Amino acid sequence: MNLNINIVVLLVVSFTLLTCFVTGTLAQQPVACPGYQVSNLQTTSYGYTADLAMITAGPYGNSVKALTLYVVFHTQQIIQVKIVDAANERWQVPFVNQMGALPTSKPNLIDYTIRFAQTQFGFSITRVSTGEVIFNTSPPSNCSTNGLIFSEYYLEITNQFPQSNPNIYGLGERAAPLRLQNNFTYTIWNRDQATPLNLNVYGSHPFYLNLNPNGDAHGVFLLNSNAMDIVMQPNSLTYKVVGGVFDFYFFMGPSPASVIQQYTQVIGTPYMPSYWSLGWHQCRWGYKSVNESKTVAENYAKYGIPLETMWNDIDYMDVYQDFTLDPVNFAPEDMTSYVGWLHTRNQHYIMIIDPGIHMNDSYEAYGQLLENGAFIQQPNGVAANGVVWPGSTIFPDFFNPNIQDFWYVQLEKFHQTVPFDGVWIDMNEVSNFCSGNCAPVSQSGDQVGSYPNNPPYLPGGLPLDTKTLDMSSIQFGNVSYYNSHNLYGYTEGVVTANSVISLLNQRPTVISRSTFPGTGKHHAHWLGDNQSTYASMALSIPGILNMNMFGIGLVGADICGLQGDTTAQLCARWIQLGNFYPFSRSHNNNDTIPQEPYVFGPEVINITINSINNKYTLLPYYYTLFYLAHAQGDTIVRPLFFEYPADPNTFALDSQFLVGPSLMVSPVLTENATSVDVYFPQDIWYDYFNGSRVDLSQGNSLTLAAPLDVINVHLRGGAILPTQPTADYQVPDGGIPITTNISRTLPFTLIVALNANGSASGELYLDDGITLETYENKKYSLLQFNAGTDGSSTVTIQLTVVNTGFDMSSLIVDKVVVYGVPIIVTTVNVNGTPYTTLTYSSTLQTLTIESLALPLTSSFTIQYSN
Ligand code: MIG
Repeated sequence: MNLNINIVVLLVVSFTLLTCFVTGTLAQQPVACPGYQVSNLQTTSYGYTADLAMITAGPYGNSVKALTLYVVFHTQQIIQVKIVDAANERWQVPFVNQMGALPTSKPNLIDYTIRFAQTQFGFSITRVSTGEVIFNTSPPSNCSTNGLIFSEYYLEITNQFPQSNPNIYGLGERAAPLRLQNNFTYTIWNRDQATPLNLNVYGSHPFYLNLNPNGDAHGVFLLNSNAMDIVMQPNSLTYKVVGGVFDFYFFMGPSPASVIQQYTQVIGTPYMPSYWSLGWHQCRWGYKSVNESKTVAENYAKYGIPLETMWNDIDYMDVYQDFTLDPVNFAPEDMTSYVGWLHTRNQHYIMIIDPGIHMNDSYEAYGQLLENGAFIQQPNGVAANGVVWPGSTIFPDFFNPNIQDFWYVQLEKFHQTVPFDGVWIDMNEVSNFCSGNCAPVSQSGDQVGSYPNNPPYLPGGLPLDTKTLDMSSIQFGNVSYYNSHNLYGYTEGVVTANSVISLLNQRPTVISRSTFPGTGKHHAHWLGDNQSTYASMALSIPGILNMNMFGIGLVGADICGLQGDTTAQLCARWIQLGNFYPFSRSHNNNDTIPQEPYVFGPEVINITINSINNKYTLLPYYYTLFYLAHAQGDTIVRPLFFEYPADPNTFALDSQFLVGPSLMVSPVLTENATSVDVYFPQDIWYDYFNGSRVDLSQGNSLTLAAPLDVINVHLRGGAILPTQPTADYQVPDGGIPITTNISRTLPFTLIVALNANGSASGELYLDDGITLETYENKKYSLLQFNAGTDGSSTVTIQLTVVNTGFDMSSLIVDKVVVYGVPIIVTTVNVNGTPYTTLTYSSTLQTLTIESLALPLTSSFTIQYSN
């Protein structure tokens, strides 16, 4: 009943706005700029439809004369605006959209209005609760930007900002500062290049988050896989896209975190990773034999450094052919016993797979792919080709339903010899050493300047087939590679993850270089080829933050740097920082000095052990964040402005970041520094390691000591962190160093960081760390922690068991450490009984209660009086 009434009111409001155009945001202009005229606006069960008729053509030929506009009210905070060719089907992105078919009704409540300008078509979206204009496409009177342009190979639309120089984030993938420049053209097109500043690299994410200085945020997602430039100017943002349709989703927020929650309703929330994939990974290109690989793992043990996973790069293959082994250096029986040996130590193994299949008649996978038929084709039906590591290759077509079978069979057969635990997928932009069909006999008939490699408008200024496949190539369903290029890595990742699921019946651990919106629902990502420099290390922070905004939770950069020689100092700093990435892997190029932590001697070894202990100690917190990401679209790592959106000092801050809502990491990012400048948003902050409160009486920017063995980490008042400290874990004689398999069984320490009201809260999610869909099937346990006063001087810390689907009977809370306790405490009550195994530090104002042995399975109460 209510629903109907609300809809009626809504339509009246919207229709009024439509018929008597509001001046200001949507002032009517004389018909001068290229654009369309709107007519036949219809209200539908889900929103509106309308017709758009061209009035002035755009500059690149073949303008579409008649368009259809769809407006879909999805949820209170999500509205979709889609513009398509009225008569002809055009390319639309498959797979990604999780919103399903058109809704049959409108949401009960909505926080947006959409208005249309009629004679010179434009639309604007306003967030009702704040009155802020989120998007406005009506061109200004001088036509300094165009109206809508919609032609065969060129689409253009401009958003006029209500305020100049807005704070814009996203538009990836690229190595760039967190806050984007207001005068720059951002190209979006998958390309294998070693992270040059600001340029388009491996993945494509046409999503931005806009943060108003007052702290309100909104998001805009263009669901389109074609090459595009996004031209940022102080007062506008112009999309210049070479194909597909305009399919926009607008997210009203208004908090930055809620924008990402809303975005992930459309593209899918991050998948729940295997617990072990959060451990420490060692990789390099240039482990030249199985023995060399095994020696690395042995050295780790020798120096007492935790190691979760060993990786091999393309070195293991026979002449770089996928699913094969170098018969001499990586002999099958040696590999079987090596990986088996890792498994006996609770360690894991991951190897690289490239998409290109070598055109070699004596190579089994090549014959099978030809037979299977699921390869990308040239228009004449011959396999599209390129040149990659093995030489001439053809490329699996991950759009083709038959590819799942081929890919699974290859992996399954390889797994019989090499029982890998995860797959690393590289070169999937697709990367090609030359451009187009360049395998020994070139079959490219394209002329320079012609579609499809050189459409009339060329985003990024380089032919689209540069270092990739010819754009005239065809994928299953007669899809032009011109349209599907940006989806290659994403679809390969989905097929690979599905194969690993079939093979292992476990959560897949698949790390992909190329990504697209929706990647994070299926697999993980690393940031690609960085450099062993401080600048590259610094850029890893906005890199991981952006990916989390793009719905990819499990992400990290190559620790110690890929290209060029690292140094002991850089590597130490990077290991400290990298153990706060969600995904922590050291990786190195083939032509550089070794950078396993132990090669740098005792000081770096100690720093490494401490850093990995930091990560493993915090894994219950990280894992709980992954649950929140999976369940509701939260980020694992996030910029400071996510938690302090009205603090302008956070808007461009990317030398620090937050893990979850409460843990702030402030690494050293410059050479030879022994201190670090840290910005503290207005709040109560404690040194995470010792619990001392940060004194902000002289201001919020402090210079803190940061000798080589120190990374500054702070905990925000109000948080209760569940941790499993690993530093004191004793490796049994002849035993192996700690892995996550052990760390997750250790006693818990709760760190209770009180806020100004003397309260704090936190939660803990637990499951077996590997079974599929534990969250969906309620095979998890969830605990809630609270601390606070009832107004008296008594502080109560409580555990409440919320869900018990996972067996916690062997787990205990052994220690509770309270930060911010101003008065000496001598006695506490545990479940009503006086308890005296405690230490109070008056210097640090911390209270440590030990040897508690409280089972996680039952609620408990700890009280102390100030
Ligand atoms: O052409 O497999 O980004 O991590 O070590 C280079 C060799 C191919 C690029 C990956 C990098 C990997 C390397 N690969």
